[in-house]
Amino acid sequence: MNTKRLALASLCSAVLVTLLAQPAAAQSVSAELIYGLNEKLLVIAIPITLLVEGILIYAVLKFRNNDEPKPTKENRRLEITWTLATAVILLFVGVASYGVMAQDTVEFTGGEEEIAPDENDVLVEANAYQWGWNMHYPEQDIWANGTGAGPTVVVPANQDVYIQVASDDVIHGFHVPELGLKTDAIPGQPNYLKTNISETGSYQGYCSEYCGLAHSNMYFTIEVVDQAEYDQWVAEQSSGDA
Ligand SMILES: [Cu+2]
Repeated sequence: MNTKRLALASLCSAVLVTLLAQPAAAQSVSAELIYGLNEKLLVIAIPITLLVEGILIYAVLKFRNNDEPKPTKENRRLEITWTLATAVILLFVGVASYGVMAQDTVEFTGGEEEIAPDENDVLVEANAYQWGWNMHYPEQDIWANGTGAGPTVVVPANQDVYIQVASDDVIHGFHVPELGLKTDAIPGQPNYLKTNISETGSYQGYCSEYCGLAHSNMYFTIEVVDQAEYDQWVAEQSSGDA
């Protein structure tokens, strides 16, 4: 009896810990989508875990002294039920995940004009090389300046930001964990990210695909400022070039 109670108590605390361990508020549309998906999948995973572990613990306790076990009989109804249930669950997981992936990644088929349809949207080209990043704003022809830890990309908050990620040599990875942004940087085949960042601040990005000797030096920073500050920064960069 005590063992049963202990098992139940551990299961309950596991569920509690999972429910309490809420992620911090999402800083971008992309991060929000990923956290939302994670929560939906947890809602499915927790009851399944409870059910499976419950049956396991029950069977272990109930039949622990069974010296003459009977063979399992075929039960067609039960088999059909669990096959269907699994199919429904997998379908839900697939559809929910696809919804997030389809929104997070942008397909561009209509040429570059369509990449930044809104006047205030920002387009940044992130080109990886061994070993660093060239960050370019094609619309304003600005190159992001480097500091000790790679280039700093300045973008406005609450605006759609499009990032075209590519590579000059081998495969790299563009990754900003806090903003939920990640995609491969592949030579000759650009990938696009679209996001909208709600919180101003400084976000660390790095290369997430092992690409050689100085892979670990491939840092960059995404600096999110308000619109006025961004406009001023663009004006400064442009006048500096002239
Ligand atoms: Cu790299």
